[in-house]
Amino acid sequence: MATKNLSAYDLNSVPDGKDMKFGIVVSEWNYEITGALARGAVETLKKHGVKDDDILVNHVPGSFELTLGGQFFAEYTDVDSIILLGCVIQGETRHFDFICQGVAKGATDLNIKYNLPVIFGILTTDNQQQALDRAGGKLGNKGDEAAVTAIKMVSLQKNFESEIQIE
Ligand code: DLZ
Repeated sequence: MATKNLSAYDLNSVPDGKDMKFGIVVSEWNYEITGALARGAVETLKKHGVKDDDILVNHVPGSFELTLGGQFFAEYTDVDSIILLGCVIQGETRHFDFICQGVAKGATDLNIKYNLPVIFGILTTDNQQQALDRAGGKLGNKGDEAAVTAIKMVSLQKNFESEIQIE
């Protein structure tokens, strides 16, 4: 099966991010990976016009805490979108399954609870190499993909909101 390069996208398909504000939550577990995801996300947001001051970054201990970190952004800031960045690598126990299920459900719930794009930028891999390949390696950077997704979703939401105001 061919795997998509996570950093490959049509530049023209991405709206201008100059009036958008983003919160990024980064997990400290596997920081070699998640730090690279964060650098990719920040660079991609800036590439599409988002101002430095409109990119807020906070860290949480592990991927399981990403949901609450995201909720803090939703409750206490005026960001347009929240990007959750983490990396869960399969180990010998079932911890992997519980963390992945927890954060996937948590991220989904935040989207609905706050009517806000909360982006799932979390690698869930069998091993470290698969993660490195997707954190700036041969398969691109999931942080780039998450940033592009966030900009597109904010733009979509703003379009809906402006249409509602016209009627
Ligand atoms: C405990 C744990 C384990 C075993 N593996 C990972 C991992 O691969 N990636 C990750 O982001 N976090 C891991 N954690 C930490 C949990 O996410 C969480 O921080 C702890 O269970 C405390 O709630």
